[in-house]
Amino acid sequence: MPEKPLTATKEWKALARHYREIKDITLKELFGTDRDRAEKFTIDEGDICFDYSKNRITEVTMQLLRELAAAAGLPHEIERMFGGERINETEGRAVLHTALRNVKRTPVLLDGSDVMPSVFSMLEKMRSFSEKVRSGRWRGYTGKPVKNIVNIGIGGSDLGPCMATEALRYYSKRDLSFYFVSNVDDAHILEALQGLDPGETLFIVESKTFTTQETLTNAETAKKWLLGSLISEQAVPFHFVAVSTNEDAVTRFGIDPENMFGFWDWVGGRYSLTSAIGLPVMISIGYEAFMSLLAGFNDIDNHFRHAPLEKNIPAVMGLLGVWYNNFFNAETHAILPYSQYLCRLPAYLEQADMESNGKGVDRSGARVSYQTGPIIWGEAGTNGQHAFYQLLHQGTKLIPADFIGFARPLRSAGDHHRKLMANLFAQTEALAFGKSATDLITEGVPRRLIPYRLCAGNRPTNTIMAEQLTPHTLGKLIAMYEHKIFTQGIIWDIYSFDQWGVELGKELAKKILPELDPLFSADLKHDGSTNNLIRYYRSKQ
Ligand code: G6Q
Repeated sequence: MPEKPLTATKEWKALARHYREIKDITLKELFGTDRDRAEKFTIDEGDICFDYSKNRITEVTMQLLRELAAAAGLPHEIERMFGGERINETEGRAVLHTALRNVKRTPVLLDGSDVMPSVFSMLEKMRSFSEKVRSGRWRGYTGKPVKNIVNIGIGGSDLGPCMATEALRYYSKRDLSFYFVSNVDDAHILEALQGLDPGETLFIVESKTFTTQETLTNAETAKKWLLGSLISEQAVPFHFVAVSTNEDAVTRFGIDPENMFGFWDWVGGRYSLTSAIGLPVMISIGYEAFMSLLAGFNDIDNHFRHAPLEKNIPAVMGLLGVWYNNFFNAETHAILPYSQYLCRLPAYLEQADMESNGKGVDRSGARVSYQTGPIIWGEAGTNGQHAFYQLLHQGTKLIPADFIGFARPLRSAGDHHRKLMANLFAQTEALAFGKSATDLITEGVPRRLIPYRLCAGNRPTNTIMAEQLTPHTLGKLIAMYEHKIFTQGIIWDIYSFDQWGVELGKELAKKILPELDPLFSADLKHDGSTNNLIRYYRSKQ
């Protein structure tokens, strides 16, 4: 843990000075004066090509940022995480999601005992179950094979499997349909179940705690729906399995503990995709492809642990984020995958990043005096171009962005992919270099329109390319972001693995729930606004 507040360190002050020196230098100038810039600021890791040359940095910037990381003890903190130390201090837990994809099974010790045998025995259990479902050997209560898989979970127990199932749809078993129900809004579950045959439907209830209001409410509704048609309680174990750490609650719900897939308290919800929470993904793409997803994660885990900082993609991503967040005062960061399969990636990373680094207190419990986690948002390209890119190009805010693209498409219907990628490359070029008044005049644009048509450029982007979207590449991509988030959490000296901020709303919702009953007669003791809103709601029942 650092001895001085971050902003008082010599490394921070050096960056602040450096920022003043280079803040007005443009990307046009930086590229103009260095022919090797693109090569210098590109890192290749297997099939991933990470080009960060279109950032407002020089070699000095990167050197100073690395010094900041070193002063924050990043390499040491990485070892503490991989080594099973209880770095999730406020919950008293280790953070070992990297063990879940440790495909070579090298021992990972937690309190002196190796966690890998239990990781692999759970993978075997998932394998056996997913093969039964995929082959049609798993039968529902009336003897029909499964056609529909409805995942019920929320947050970390929804976003990961939902994002990855969509991302890897190309590799999926096409005669199975997947639905992800998370919201407690009746509409979510009712619309998902609309038209499904209960006899062909399997529910996977995913909840680490098995106490989450939304998930249990949806699971109870699913059970009622099933029993409404299959009548007997005995049908439940044929149509419900659970992924959880809470066997008692799973059993009370009526699920056979044999059909419960467990994981451990050292797996945080938003880092749980590679645990049994990934069960729907394994059912969709099969065991071998799931293992290849894990191997992709593992490649980046090893890269993050062993590559020197200057060649370390997640560390560089994290440092660039700090550069914009803390020195350029950028408030947000856009995730722009040029792949329809990755349409849920921005939502997934919103949680991964903002729940991890949206903290305002440092590891010693003091209020931070600097900005921490950025607002993460985004959309799949090219849709965003016809929507919010206007602001990226000409708005008053600086929005660093990650563009993600693939050299070859998985499916081809002509020249779509070439057009898609032409747009990606064009956007990063336009953002970086803009269009000057001179260019516009040469094109014959009337003078009065010049201010409106000018694009100043100098807007930073990273471009992440891979050959094709495969399970392996997806694993690498997600692990890059996980470790980027870790890097930033260490530099900002915050605890990235708890999420206490989400508790207050849950507590208040519990209190308000009975008050929404039109027959509730006791005095309301909230503020005037909340009291009025509750009364309005009741008056309309
Ligand atoms: C993730 C969070 C949170 C969690 C959900 C669901 O890191 O802890 O998003 O995953 O609240 O919790 P359960 O899995 O316990 O239902």
